[in-house]
Amino acid sequence: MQKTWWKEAIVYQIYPRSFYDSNDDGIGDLPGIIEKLDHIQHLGVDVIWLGPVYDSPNDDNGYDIRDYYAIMQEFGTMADFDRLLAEVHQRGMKLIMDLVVNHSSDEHAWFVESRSSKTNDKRDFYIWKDSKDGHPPNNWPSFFGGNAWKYHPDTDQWYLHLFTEKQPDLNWENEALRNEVYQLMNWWLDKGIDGFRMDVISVISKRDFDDTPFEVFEETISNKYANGPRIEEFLTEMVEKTTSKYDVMTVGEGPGIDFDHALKYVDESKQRLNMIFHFDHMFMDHGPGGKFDPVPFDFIRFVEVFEQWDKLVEQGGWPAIFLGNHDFARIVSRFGNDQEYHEKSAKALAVLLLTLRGTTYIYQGDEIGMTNIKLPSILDYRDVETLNAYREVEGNGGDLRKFMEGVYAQGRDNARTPMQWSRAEHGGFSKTTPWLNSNPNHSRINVEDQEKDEESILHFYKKAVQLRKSNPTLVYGSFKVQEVAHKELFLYERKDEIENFLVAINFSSKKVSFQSQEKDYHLLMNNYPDLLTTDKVVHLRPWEACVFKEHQVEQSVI
Ligand code: ISL
Ligand code: CA
Repeated sequence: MQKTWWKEAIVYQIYPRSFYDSNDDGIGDLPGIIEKLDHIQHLGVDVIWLGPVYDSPNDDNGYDIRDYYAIMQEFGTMADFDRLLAEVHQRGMKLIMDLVVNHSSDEHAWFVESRSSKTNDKRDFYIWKDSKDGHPPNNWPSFFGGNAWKYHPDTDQWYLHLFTEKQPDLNWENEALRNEVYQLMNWWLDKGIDGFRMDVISVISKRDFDDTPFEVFEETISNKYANGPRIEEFLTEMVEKTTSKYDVMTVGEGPGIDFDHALKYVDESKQRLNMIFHFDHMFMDHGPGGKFDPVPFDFIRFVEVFEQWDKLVEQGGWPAIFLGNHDFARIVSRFGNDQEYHEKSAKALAVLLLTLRGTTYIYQGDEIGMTNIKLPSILDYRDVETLNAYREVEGNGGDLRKFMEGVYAQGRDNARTPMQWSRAEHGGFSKTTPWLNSNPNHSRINVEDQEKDEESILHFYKKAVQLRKSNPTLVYGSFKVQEVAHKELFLYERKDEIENFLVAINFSSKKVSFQSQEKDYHLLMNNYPDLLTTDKVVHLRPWEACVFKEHQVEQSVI
């Protein structure tokens, strides 16, 4: 296994709309990010992943790009971007951009041309098909509700949109389109950015457009949308013509990728992507009715997912470790306990994130334990996925109350409420009412208070970051779950020739004990003021998480 900077990196994800509003129009912006760079730098992270800031009509908050060479007006100017990049570099950090090239906005000049006539030379930049007996070309569902085809009366054909109607899919079969993509990537790389996070890169190569036999949407994603026949070829070509010429990092986003497909993307010897985000742990609680119909969290399965994906390393790949992002619930609300054990469980999740093998991704706000939100009415929600799904349930006469419970648990706006900087109104994010309400718990959970409190979640994150950075074994060392399927305890070893760490995380609000037959170990870090042991038994209190450094140990769970 080769050692490189991006394997050692700790990445901090910014959702620009919700980070910091510098001009009080209620929307986060680039100058706002610059103002808050100290916060990120003090956390100790190495790389910033900046969510999309390109010009966009914002049907899906910037994931619908109108112009890949321009900055969204609400966020600032290209000069602001250049200043941001310079300031990030000056602080010794790097910056990667979101690259959204499975689709563009329907307002992109390419699409405007493409739809103008069947013979336009950009027609094939998108995917157009004839009606099938007066119906859409096939029955593929969109990620965001309804059929994935939209009829265009003027040219009497349908275009494919796996996401919203305003996000037509680009046709990667078209070489001229591919070259346009490589050109824009190189344009940004030449500016000096340090890499890309590639949105839904797993679905760019389309399969035959036959009907899908799958009822469960996740099965459609993995069997029909993702891992298409030309995916390896496209990635190889893309990397060859763009990122391979720079010292940058790449991480793909891969809905529909299971472990068996992963190497197509991240086999180091093939020089495609450095890492890929899989969703095995993020989709595992989706119920028969999808994400808004969740089933209980299965801890044993959760552990198995991390165990399985760690095997990528032996096979020549490298994992991307994350527990949440702008598309999912807040991690402390989803995997922890955001009530009684808010602080303890947020810290326990920090231990998990920062002691697994792989590159760590921290999503903004998780470093202070931001939580889910229950907004008063559906009118307060902004996410297109949530709103479309609501209309669908309403249209079908479904149970809206039950649906809203699903939204409270799983909706994407949970993770998109403004960053909580202080106790001030709107959490100090803006002086105006923000585009999405601030979580009222900013009076308790905010950066300013946590900065002053040595025992805070924020300080704990800083310590966990430093622990990882000062112990390469936590980056590269082998990962071994102890041989017990325990319902509440995540117990694993990180080890190399030099050092041996034991991590114990109590994933519950109960007490859990385990036996440690060690001769010599010491506690490096935990989220309680002391350690409870009797004889060789360690007693973990609710959500207690400990990192031990040891020599010659053996443990067994009791
Ligand atoms: O959030 C999801 C739906 O529940 C995910 O399936 C998500 O749509 C998928 O992971 C793709 O996400 C990415 O592309 C989308 C965009 O809306 C997301 O914000 C982005 O992360 C379309 O560009
Ligand atoms: Ca603003």
